[in-house]
Amino acid sequence: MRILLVNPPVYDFSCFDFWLKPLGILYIGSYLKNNGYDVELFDFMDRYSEYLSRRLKEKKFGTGNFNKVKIDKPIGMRTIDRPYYRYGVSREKFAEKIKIGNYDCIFLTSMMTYWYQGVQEVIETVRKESPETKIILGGVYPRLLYEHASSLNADKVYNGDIKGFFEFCNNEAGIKLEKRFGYQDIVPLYELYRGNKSAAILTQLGCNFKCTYCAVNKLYPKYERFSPDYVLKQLDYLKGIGIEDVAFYDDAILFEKESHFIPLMKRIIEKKYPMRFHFSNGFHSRFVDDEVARIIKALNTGIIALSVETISDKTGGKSQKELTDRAIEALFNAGIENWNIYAYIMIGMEEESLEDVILTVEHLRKKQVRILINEVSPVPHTPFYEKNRQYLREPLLSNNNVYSSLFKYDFETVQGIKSLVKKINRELNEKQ
Ligand code: B12
Ligand code: SF4
Repeated sequence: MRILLVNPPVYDFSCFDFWLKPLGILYIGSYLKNNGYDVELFDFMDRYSEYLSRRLKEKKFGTGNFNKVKIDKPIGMRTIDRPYYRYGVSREKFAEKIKIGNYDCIFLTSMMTYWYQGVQEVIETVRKESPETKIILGGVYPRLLYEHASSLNADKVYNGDIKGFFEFCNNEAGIKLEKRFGYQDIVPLYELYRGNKSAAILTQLGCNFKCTYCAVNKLYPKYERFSPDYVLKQLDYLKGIGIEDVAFYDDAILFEKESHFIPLMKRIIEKKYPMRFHFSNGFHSRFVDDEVARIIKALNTGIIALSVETISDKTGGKSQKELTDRAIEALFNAGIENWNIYAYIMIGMEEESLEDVILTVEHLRKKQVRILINEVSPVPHTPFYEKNRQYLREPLLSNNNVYSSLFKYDFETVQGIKSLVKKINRELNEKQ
């Protein structure tokens, strides 16, 4: 049986390669390969893809811009005065591959629910060029919007993760699997790429917090850690295939750090890996103390993202401002350069006022770290989504570039904040 794993193109206002890797489908590929199947990968979002007509420029730490083409904005978004793009390898290159490939089955992954246009495009292309090929759709999008995903004409839609994959394949999808695996039995199959130098990995699943705008508790109801041995097995494998940059995709890597992050990272440091490590998914500021900072410094770390969200006291409890200041100070004291620290701030949260946002931005400007704006995205299965359901009849409208501009503030206000942040980050660049 010939199987093609596919990571679809992205349709969005913006998309930057901050080590965006389709980790889910690489696990699925490994599962299938270890069951004796031949698997290939077509990743529309691979910046080193042989199907791109030009070489894309490399930015710091293996990040960079994707290939993009400007397209019409979907209805409902026309008032957002920004161009809309299709990112990734062209549809034509994929059509050629499918026509000659004679694949029995496509395993199609997906990420953001509001990126479903890319999924739709892949399904349409396969139906047209290779009508006999079976399409199985999985990933975050069907896990959060199963009914919508089921309307896109795939043959089978899967809304689980690795844990129910054995039953799904044998009982529903008609793919015979002999061996059952858990996350820690296999490594994501990065060897399917050619020329790729970066990877993303996990050291745990889920999160013990319950933020009202986040669906992680729905996706991973149980917080679970991987063993240090398994994490090192992944890193040994990545080193062996020449990976240079590794990003951690964990939701809560610092949770109970004394029994997870600290001992795990100490073992990674001992192994003296040649790779650079990036914490792009946002550390909880409250857990960043001197010990964590020293470990990050010893680890050959590139980017450290810090979830600041806001310095406002409205969240209750201990002041976010104090926690943020303590975290930044600890990182500085450990000798980490300020331009490698990215402080994530949120725009669009329920209780937040414009004043809170400006205060947070100005505070971080004084601290001399880079600021990254996280516009809130109403994610299905969250209380925040339920409250805003009336605006979200079309999944595209939950795009993070939309909510705060259309439903919380207005486009000009949000653009104003973005311009201010751009200016601050530029000032920091000039000092670098
Ligand atoms: C890493 C990550 C990112 C990365 C990028 C990831 C990528 N490749 O694109 C970064 C940090 C850049 C990012 C950014 C954002 N993210 Co994010 N991110 C995640 C995170 C933490 C992990 C995703 C992941 O790789 N998981 C691990 C893999 C193994 O799981 P998986 O992909 O689900 O795969 C499993 C199954 O789905 C299944 N499977 C997968 N594919 C297939 C295919 C088939 C055929 C089958 C059968 C099965 C199958 O098996 C796999 C193995 O178990 C998730 C939360 C989470 N824990 O899932 C949020 C999440 C996806 N992000 C989310 C959000 C909101 C955002 C932001 C909008 C945040 C913001 N406000 O700025 C931005 C937007 C980025 C943009 N527009 O460019 C939301 C989803 C939003 C939505 N509407 O869909 C999530 C769910 C978190 C949340 N807040 O609830 N994110
Ligand atoms: S936003 Fe972060 S801390 Fe909050 S529930 Fe989601 S993963 Fe956990």
